[in-house]
Amino acid sequence: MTRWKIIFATLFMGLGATAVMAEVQDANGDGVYSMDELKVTYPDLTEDVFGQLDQNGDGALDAEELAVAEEAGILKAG
Ligand SMILES: [Ca+2]
Ligand SMILES: [Ca+2]
Repeated sequence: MTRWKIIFATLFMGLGATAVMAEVQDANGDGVYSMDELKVTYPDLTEDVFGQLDQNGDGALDAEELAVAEEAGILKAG
């Protein structure tokens, strides 16, 4: 039983992580997330917050910057 519990827990964690990553769509496929792409998932996102999240100032969030924002709870869907 214990081994199955571990397998199921691992599966559910994997599904959860996948769901989080899929929340924001890279609509134009350039590998980074623009303000417009983020607004689809986070309609309340402001330019100010976006500017703070864009740590290297290139005008878009890469996967790393997005992960930091989500882990910090700055970006929340809905
Ligand atoms: Ca993009
Ligand atoms: Ca950036």
